Amino acid sequence: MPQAREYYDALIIGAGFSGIHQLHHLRKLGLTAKIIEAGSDLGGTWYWNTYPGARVDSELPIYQFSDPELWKDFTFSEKFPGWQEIQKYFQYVDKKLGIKQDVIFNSRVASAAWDDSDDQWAVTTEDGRVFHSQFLLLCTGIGSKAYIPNFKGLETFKGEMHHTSRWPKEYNFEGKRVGVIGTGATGVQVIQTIASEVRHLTVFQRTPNLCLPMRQRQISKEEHDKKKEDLYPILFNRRNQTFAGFLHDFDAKLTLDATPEERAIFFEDKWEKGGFHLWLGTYIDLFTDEKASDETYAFWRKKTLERISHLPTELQEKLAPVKPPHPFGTKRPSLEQSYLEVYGRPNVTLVDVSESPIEEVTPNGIKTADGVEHPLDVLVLATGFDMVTGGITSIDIRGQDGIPIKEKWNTEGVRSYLGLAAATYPNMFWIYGPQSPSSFSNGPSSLELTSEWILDMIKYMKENNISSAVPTEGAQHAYSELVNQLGQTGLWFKAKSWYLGCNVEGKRVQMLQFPGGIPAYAKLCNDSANKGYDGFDLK
Ligand code: N01
Repeated sequence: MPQAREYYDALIIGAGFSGIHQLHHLRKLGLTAKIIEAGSDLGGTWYWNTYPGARVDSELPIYQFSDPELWKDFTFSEKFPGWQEIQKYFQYVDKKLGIKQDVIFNSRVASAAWDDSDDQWAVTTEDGRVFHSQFLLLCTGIGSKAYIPNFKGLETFKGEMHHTSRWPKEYNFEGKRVGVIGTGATGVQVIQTIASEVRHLTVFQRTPNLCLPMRQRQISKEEHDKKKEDLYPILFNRRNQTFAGFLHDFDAKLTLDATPEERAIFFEDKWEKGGFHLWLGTYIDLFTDEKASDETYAFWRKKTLERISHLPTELQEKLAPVKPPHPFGTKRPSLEQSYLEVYGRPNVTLVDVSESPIEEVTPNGIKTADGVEHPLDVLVLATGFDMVTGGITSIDIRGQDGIPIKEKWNTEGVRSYLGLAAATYPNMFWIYGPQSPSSFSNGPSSLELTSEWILDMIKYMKENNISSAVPTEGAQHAYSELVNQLGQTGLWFKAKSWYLGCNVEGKRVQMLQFPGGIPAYAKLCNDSANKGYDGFDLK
């Protein structure tokens, strides 16, 4: 007997912050919806990234849902919570909202195809289940597809090997020689956490991380409670008014308009505050004027050298070189707690692979171009992700013309309308993805903004009997050009960063996120909505 078609008004891919937000509010609109999730629990990035030391770089209270029903009864214990506590938060959210009952776990979506004849998506999972829906919501996050460089001999390594986003539940590094490739946000966290546990740690660094002090601290329930009633609503509102959805914002002054004394006081204040204050809370021209960036770098280097003045000069130069490796902040700085001190430990070696690249992975370790073989029992790949686009392009998504989105983006570059939809892919929206503020912003701030906008549009469609909506080629072209132009006005292209796709071999280099800040982005979205969703073909 033929099986009944499994149909929902909306299918959501991914059970992280964005997917949960969509599901909860779609149900409130009276729509049927399911999340399809590759993992076996909620959390998205926080389900997968359980490597030692994984914690968020956005401070409380803004790294959570803004719904008072959710924040009123949950208390995080640290200013920058770790993955264990964030996982608990997701369980709490589930208890409050009953999310899991509408999640299909352990199912990875392989493909999605649009059918113009019935205005529906057919979504197929890797294990062959087929679902149909009117709407398709891609909530795949910016870092869901791990990236492992094509190191010669990688498969020959005889020890344990882990990419940080596929961390084993059980591990024990005691007495082991561990190598970490990568000093991005992930590498910094792993390195500072495991250095004291392992027999020897070899860090393979290609670019120094211009990391900033986290200034972590415990926050008591009483402290939270005092702020919740009066302050939290104001703080959550403030998230939509700043460039990056944080509580701090750029200072309107230009770096060189400040006197050296003013600058010294200003920078010192940002440094003492910690977190991203010296990055996304500094003078407004950090990303547009190289001299401003040099001034910021000089301050960063002075403060960093104070911490590592006891190390050999050559090592100091590798961690905080005289010449900036890139304009300050054009690669994402990490927040660290004890990262720099690690290099003073007798069991830690830094190998500069910008000087001597990794030539091959051998059965016993890593051989660098200078002929040295570094013996290892464990290899940690903190080599990042096919950022921003990888979650979407790893699904075979075909729209009205049958062309996979991956193929289109490879040949034409990433193109979208408002960083949430693409021409020829009707009723498909993504959240916290390409050409939205995504990785230039605090996750929950920008994903709630986009998610709410999409929900409003779906509501509008339902109320007006519109069965499909697709961006016009013209609107997509104009928006994508704007993103590209804004990207060119900054210093971004002076760095080889994942913001531009430079980290993945063969990936097209372009500005992958909207670099104009959340308020400007929100205005573009609202302008379209206020004109009856201008830029979309509605039918
Ligand atoms: O990845 P990355 P990540 N040989 O791409 C190195 C978010 N996140 O996982 O800089 C040698 O930044 C590469 O070197 P280089 C956050 O948005 C957030 O660390 O390209 N080295 C780099 O050092 C973050 O930015 C949090 O020269 C090679 C590293 O691998 C994003 O995810 C925590 C190499 C990759 O760094 C990605 O961070 C973690 C090669 N062939 C992640 N190839 C928090 O909120 C690559 N590398 C705390």
